[in-house]
Parts: sequence; structure tokens; C-alpha cells
Amino acid sequence: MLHYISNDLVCNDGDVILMDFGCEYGGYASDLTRCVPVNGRFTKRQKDVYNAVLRVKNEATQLLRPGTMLADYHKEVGKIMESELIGLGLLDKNDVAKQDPEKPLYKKYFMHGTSHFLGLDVHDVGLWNEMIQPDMVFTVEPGIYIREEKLGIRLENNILVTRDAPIDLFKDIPVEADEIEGMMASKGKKVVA
Ligand SMILES: [Mn+2]
Repeated sequence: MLHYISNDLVCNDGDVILMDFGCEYGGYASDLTRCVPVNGRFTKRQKDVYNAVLRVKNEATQLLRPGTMLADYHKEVGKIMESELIGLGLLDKNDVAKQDPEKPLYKKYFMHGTSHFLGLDVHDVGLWNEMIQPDMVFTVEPGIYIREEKLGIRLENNILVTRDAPIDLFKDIPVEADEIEGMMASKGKKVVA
């Protein structure tokens, strides 16, 4: 599910729950997504998909640099996602090589944008046809949604663009699969290494 409004289904053993939430502070919005396994442990397949999304998120974050056009950024992230989907066996390399560039095959599993502006509103206004500039804040939220496996993973952090490396405003919030499992094993208490 991209966004699930009714929130009335039972959480079953073996499911993964996707939570997309945030808070407002000083009039500014935030937007965070995490996925947790209902029974506390990801299956091998769930973890493989999770880690693929995490790699795309981390690589996409590094692409948010001043001077880049958002359209080019999204195209670049699409290529990273493409190779992860091939790695997961969801896309075939030869099919990708022959695909219509206007309708890339990865969109079957990743059908939304990677980033949006963030500010006074969660989906804030911004100029999509101008270059990325320092002090802009974006979400980075790739996802892989596999209908036939009843699995959807999205991970979302908020990123501040600077003249140098982008700053992950959520760098202290656990996101590694092992951290999530560790927190669930300790009944939600943050595990101090
Ligand atoms: Mn978002």
C-alpha cells in the first residue's frame, strides 16, 4: 500500500507493516517511513527487498547536490532501482535493455517519485524545473511494492542539501534491518551497542 487510510486490518504473523508518519515543529513538517516485521523478524526475502530499498535510499541521498535538476536526479535513481530489481529477480536484464525509455519497467514495482519538497507543508511547493540549491530540504523515499508477494517496502528520510555532502536529518533514527529487529526483540527499547 502506498497510503492506507482505513487502518483496520489485522497484523498477521509474517506480514510487514509500513508506517509513514511525521510531526510538525515550529511550523515545519517532517515525513518519515519505516517498515517493521509483525513477528519481529524479517524473512530472507523480506530482508533482501528491504536492503535493496535501503541501498537505493542511501545512494539517492548522495545525489541530492546543488546544480542537479530534479528530473535528472529522478532518472538516475530510476537506474539504481532498475539494477536492484534485476538483482531481486523481478526484472529481466534483457527486457530492461529493450524497454521503452519513456515507460521504464521499474515503474511496475516503484510507481512514485523518489523525493518531494518539504517545508511548511509535507508535500511543499517548489520549482521542479530549476536546479537543486543549498538549504533545500527533500524527502528521499524509494519503495518496492510486489503485489504478487503481498510485500511493500518503503524507507524515507529527510535530507538537507548543502554546498558539500547532503545532511541526513534522520541519521539518528534506526533504519538498518538488524536495528529494527533488535528494537523489536527488546520490546521497543532502543538498543545501545
Ligand atoms: Mn514523503
